Amino acid sequence: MLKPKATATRELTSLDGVWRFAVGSTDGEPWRGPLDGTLEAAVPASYNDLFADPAIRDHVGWVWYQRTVRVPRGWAGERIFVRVEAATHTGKVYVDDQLVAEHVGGYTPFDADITDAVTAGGEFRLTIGVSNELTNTTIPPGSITVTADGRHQQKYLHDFYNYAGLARSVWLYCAPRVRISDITVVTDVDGSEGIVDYRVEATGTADVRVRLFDATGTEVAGGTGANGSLRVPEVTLWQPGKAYLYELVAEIVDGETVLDSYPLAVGVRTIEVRGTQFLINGEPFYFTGFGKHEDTPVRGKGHDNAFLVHDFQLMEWIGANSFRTSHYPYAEEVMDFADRHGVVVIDETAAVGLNLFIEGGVGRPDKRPTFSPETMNDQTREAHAQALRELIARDKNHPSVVMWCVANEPSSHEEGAREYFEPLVQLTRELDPTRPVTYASFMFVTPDNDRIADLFDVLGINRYHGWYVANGDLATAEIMLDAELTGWEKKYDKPIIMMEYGADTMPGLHSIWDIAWTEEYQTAFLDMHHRVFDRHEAMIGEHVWNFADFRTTNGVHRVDGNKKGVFTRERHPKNAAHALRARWHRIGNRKPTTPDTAS
Ligand code: BDP
Repeated sequence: MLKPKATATRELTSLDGVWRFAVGSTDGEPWRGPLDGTLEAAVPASYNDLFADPAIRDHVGWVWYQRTVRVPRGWAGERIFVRVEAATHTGKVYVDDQLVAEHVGGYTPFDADITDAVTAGGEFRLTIGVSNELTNTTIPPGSITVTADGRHQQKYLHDFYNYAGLARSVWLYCAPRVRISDITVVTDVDGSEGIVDYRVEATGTADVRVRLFDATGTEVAGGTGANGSLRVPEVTLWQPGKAYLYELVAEIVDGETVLDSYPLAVGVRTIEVRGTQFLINGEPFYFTGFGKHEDTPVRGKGHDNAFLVHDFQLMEWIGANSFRTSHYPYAEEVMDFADRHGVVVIDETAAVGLNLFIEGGVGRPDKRPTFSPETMNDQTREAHAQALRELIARDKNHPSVVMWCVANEPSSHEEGAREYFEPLVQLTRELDPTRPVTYASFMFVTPDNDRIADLFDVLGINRYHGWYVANGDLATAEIMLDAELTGWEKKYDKPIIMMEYGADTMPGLHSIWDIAWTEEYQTAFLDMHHRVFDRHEAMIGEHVWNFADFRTTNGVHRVDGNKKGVFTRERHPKNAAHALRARWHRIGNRKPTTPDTAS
């Protein structure tokens, strides 16, 4: 799926700004006409924290965004679209009173083709409905309960707050009738030459031409036809920490006339899992960094370019070479930024909480099986398959993306887990045969009871030794962690990445003892983990949970949200940030060959 861009043949206008806003009725009554009331909401932003009204923050169901849009008069004869980058979790787009698009899945974009409903130079009323409801057939899953006094309440199986709304940009754009509808690029290296295999899809039959330019704008390769393989002499590779991007310009031509043109950034690099190593460009790569969240004050999950730049600056400062898009696909601006700055990404679907065994990250066993016709069923799996299709369609061309993460903490030891996951892993491989596939396993899954680990290329594990177990007892936690890693290593000849390890920490709380929640404890906890990781051959990386503190749903295990951030929600460093900074700058992209004891 191509991101809307202004090109020689396409135009684009942003619809971001302040929109009229209204909360829908809980009985699902469809909206018609201009919105009532005086509320307004910022786009992009989650709506929940914009207002000072609990009825809006806790609302379950539809909300409505509305604004007037004028179509540029020069767009006559073009196809005209509205692109919604994220409507969390279900979106409906109306032109005046006509429904023109509907989409389920809150973190991937969709288009509404509005050509037949508008006129160039004319105005229309654009309304976007967004529902935040999660059920057992959505990804992520959830359920809605009705309280004794008739209020609808949204329950879900992840700890981060269920922010909703138009959290990313909305665009109006035009493209020619005969146009490029998709481009797929796969790169390889042959000696000093780079190989760029491309496939250009078009609406209707078309003559395709492609040219590849280096970063100075010099044409280095070219070809004709919808498929082909370009060879780049003396290629400069896209490397972690040292990004280099070519530009592939794909065109539909009619003789000398260019009917459509679309430029795509291309990084030439290879990825391979060999034995227990993860190779980027043939070199063993060790992941350092974080599981993150899209989460900032007031905006909720709303994309913000200032936080985008700042977060990447902080990751560079601390020496992180990578991150995971826990627990959903992030804004496309984030992926583009990672491409441009050589930051490695593990790209995850929103399949978080396929687990009735735990709820919201803490042990509260649910008696029902996770996988059954009444719980996570065939429809859930189909929604999950669709989430994978949309993630890969959107992100397949990003050189920064080195691995797909199919799910976070599924109940992979329960009956039905294999039947659920096997087709999804197969689908992922069909959609993208080039990238390794992983999942993040949860703490009660062991090498003996897990039913799916062999399906994956890399074992991603989330563990909380020293936090949810052996809290305040790092000596016991160290023994448990060591045994755990040994167990996975012995059973599978696969690379292991610690996808989550972290301790809640209240900034300003100090102790000379191992007391949970203190800044010293977070540092000691991380040090202990690093000591253990460095002893294990199969370890290929460490992603601390979490980059920053983030908002959660209410619960006794959370004080003002999840405090496992190495930075606060405002992005101030906790003490552990300095220790991590020392270690990660010391080790760079390579696994320490002897235990890194300086920390
Ligand atoms: C893990 C989840 C993560 C939670 C974390 C925690 O993957 O989303 O935030 O636990 O409890 O289980 O902090």
